[in-house]
Amino acid sequence: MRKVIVTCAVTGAVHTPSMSPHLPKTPDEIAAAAIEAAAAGASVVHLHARDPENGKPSQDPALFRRFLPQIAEACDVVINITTGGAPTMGIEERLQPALTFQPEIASLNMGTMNFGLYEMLGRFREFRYDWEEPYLRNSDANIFRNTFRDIEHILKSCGANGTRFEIECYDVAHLYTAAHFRDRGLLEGPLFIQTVFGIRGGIGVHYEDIAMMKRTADRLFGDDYVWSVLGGGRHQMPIATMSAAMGGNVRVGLEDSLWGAPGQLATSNAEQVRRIRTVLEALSLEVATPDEARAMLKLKDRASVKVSA
Ligand code: KMH
Ligand code: ZN
Repeated sequence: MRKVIVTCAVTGAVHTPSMSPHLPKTPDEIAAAAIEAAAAGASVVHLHARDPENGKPSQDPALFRRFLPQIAEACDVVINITTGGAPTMGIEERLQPALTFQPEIASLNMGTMNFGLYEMLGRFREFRYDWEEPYLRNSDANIFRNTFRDIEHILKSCGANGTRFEIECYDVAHLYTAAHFRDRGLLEGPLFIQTVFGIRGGIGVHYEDIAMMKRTADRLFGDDYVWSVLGGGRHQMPIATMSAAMGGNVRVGLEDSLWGAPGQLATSNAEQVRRIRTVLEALSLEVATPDEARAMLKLKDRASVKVSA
């Protein structure tokens, strides 16, 4: 049976705390969410931090230091640290946790883009913390900066620590940018290509969008890539299901969608992992263990991650 890598992105920077009481905010909540997701079958956890006082996205390594050792001690899940942080942050700030802890995987966003979060203001109107409403509203004027120089800097600095990359591609052009860095010798196969569907500013969620991203990646990377998908919001499960059936790997988690069912908040990250696991098993697919994911992605040993740095 084919093994499928399940990544769980447990908190992220897309949603704000008032949208769901289940969104992890504190280091303990993030650790518990990651550990539960791993117990439910996640092969990889994709990690961001938040200020425990108000849930605001933060790249302060001191916050990561409060949950990474707990996760590493509890389970052998693959550790993936964001370099995207939040679209409001500068590149050096975004890079600090991955440079400090030298994870097996760091995320790497393959292009500068608009990253519109403001439409969520139509669905969520009451906010507990001052920063939430302007964070969403001002996303219509914000630029999520990932220049060629930024990407090169992340590749060289994290790459020197043996970290490999979750290459986040929000549109077809980003696949070409990944191929460009592969051609320059800065990215080595197998590339872990995370195609992202349904972010405002990126490609949509139509099945032809998914087919086109896969077709283009197949042409550019041949056998030398591992394809994964994530769908934003309510499209999360349908898109994961579609791409699993097409040979892909999947990402779930509250970073990407708060939902468990229509109109119903997911009560945990593990709930989404269990749901996609049910789908995978119904398709006669098997969830990859963390070690199987390490082998598929040619990752370094977990022991070399500096979780207490
Ligand atoms: N929030 C996702 C759409 C990152 O952390 O580098 C993209 C993401 C970015 O995961
Ligand atoms: Zn992320």
